[in-house]
Amino acid sequence: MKSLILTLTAAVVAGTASAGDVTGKISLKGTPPPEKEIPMDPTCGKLHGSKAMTRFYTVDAGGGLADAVIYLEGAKGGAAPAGTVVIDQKGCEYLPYINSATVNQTIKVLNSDPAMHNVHPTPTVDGNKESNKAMLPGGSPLEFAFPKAEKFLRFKCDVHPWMFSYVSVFETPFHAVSGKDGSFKITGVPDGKYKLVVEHRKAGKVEKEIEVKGGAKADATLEVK
Ligand SMILES: [Cu+2]
Repeated sequence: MKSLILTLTAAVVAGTASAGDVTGKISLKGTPPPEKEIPMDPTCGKLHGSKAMTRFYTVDAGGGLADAVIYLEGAKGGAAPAGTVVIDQKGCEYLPYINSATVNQTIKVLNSDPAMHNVHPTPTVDGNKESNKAMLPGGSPLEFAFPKAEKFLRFKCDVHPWMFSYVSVFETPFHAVSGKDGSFKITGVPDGKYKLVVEHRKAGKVEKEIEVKGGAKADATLEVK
C-alpha cells in the first residue's frame, strides 16, 4: 500500500507521463557506386518488367537515404510489437528489401508471383532458427518469428540466387526503417534520454544521444563507404 501511495504521488508530481514520436531524416553524404544490373532468368525478367538492379544505396534527389535501420539502443518499455511485418515476393524480388521487427513478432512472407520461390532465412545468432520452405504460386503466406535480437537477419530464395531481404530484430520495440525520402518515425517513445543508432548495410553506423520530451526530432547523416 505504501509503495502504491508513493507511486501515485510521484505520478502527480511529474504530471501526466508523456510519450511521443521520434522523427527525422537520414541523409547520405558522398556519391555511392553505381548499382549493378541483376541478370534474372527469362521468366523472372518478364515478371520484373523493368531492369532489375541491386539496392545497395537507395538515395532520392534530396539526398535522403532509404533502408537505414534506426533504433533506440537498449530502450525499455513501449507497447508490444503491433501487427505483422510483411515481406512480399514480387517480380522475383523481396519487397521491402530492409525491414525491422521486434523479437517474436510475426514476419509474414507472401508470394505475389506466378512463380515458385523458396524462402530461406539464414540467421546467425543462436536461438534463431534457420528454415527453408518452398512457396508455390498463390501459396498461403509463410510466417516466421525470431526470439533473439539479430541485425540484418538475411532471407534468401534458393530458386533465385539474387533474391535477398534483411530483417533487423530488436528486443526494444523502438525501431524503424527509413523510407524513400530518408524519413523515419518511431512512435510512442516515453520521455527520457536515449541512444539513437542508425545503421545501414553499406554505409555503416552513426549514434547520437537524444532527449525525448513529448517526442523528438533527430536527423542523421551516413557516409558512402
Ligand atoms: Cu525466388
